[in-house]
Amino acid sequence: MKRISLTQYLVEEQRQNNSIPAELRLLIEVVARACKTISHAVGKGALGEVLGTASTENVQGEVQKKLDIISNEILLEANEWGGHLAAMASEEMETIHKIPNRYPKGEYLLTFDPLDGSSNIDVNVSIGTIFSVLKAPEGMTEPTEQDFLQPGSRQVAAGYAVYGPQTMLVLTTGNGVNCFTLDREMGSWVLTQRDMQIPAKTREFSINASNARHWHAPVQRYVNELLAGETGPRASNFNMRWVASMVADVHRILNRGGIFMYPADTRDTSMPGKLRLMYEANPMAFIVEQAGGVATDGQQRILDIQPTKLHQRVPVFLGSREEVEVVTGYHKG
Ligand code: P6P
Repeated sequence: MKRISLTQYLVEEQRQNNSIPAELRLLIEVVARACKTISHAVGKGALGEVLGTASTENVQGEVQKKLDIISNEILLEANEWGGHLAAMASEEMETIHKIPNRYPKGEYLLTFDPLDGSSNIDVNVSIGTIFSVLKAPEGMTEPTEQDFLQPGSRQVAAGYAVYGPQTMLVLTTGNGVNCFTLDREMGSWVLTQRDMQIPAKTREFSINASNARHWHAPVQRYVNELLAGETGPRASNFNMRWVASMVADVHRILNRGGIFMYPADTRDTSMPGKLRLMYEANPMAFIVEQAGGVATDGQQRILDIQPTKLHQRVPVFLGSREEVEVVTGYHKG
């Protein structure tokens, strides 16, 4: 297959679908370039003095890894000067980050988890960067947190970079999902998978089973049926995978199907699950739906959720249509 670069893909997409205005194309290329820089920093590991924890906690109350902070800085600096953004929001920052007055402002809002799966950094397991692009509300002058609180259905682009055996960038602008592999010799993103499709059926599920005693009844019922295998009501054996990096688990599901679950549990009704809506669940739900999959919070489509807080958490069930529909059906009773 003739290999084309990310730039050529974006230009051709713009020509064919007129779905990628020049400013959005610039935004995507800037974020993609920042992910290359993050990949380089992550790849150095101990040789780059970047492993281990910083002496700080983020707004989530999680101890920050040095690479969390480095990755966040890389994305902020890369996106400040281009004139395509009005503001940014990150898992690593309590409030929104406005574009400094010395730079022009654009019409897009960018949210990101700069380095998802941090607990895997120090043990050399795949991690990633997740990003989501919204348009700033019409007539917005000074951006506020409220301007970010748009349902995921309003995203104009979303993607992730996965820093694994290969570094890959998965992207959607609403016309399907495409995957680019980083050519480290040339330093360019090369299109390697067009129009990714999640198989509707799967025999593979993804959940942190150590939380089983805390799950609500619908999840207990669903997972127990999978564990019962061919002797149970599903009459089939299932396999389980849990990387504890959402990016790695979702990338596997995009390639071979599966259902990913991070449910709410009975420990804390104020914290409905662990994953954040604005820069984890929404971008991944946009990608999964564009690849023919389904993404719900157990009750409703994730992309229909009206956000109320920048760092709000939601339960997540996403992946192969058939399985997500089964577990969502159990929630609806
Ligand atoms: P647990 C990583 O910290 C993350 O936010 C997701 O990438 C991942 O799916 C989940 O949390 C892992 O959570 O409770 O299994 O460590």
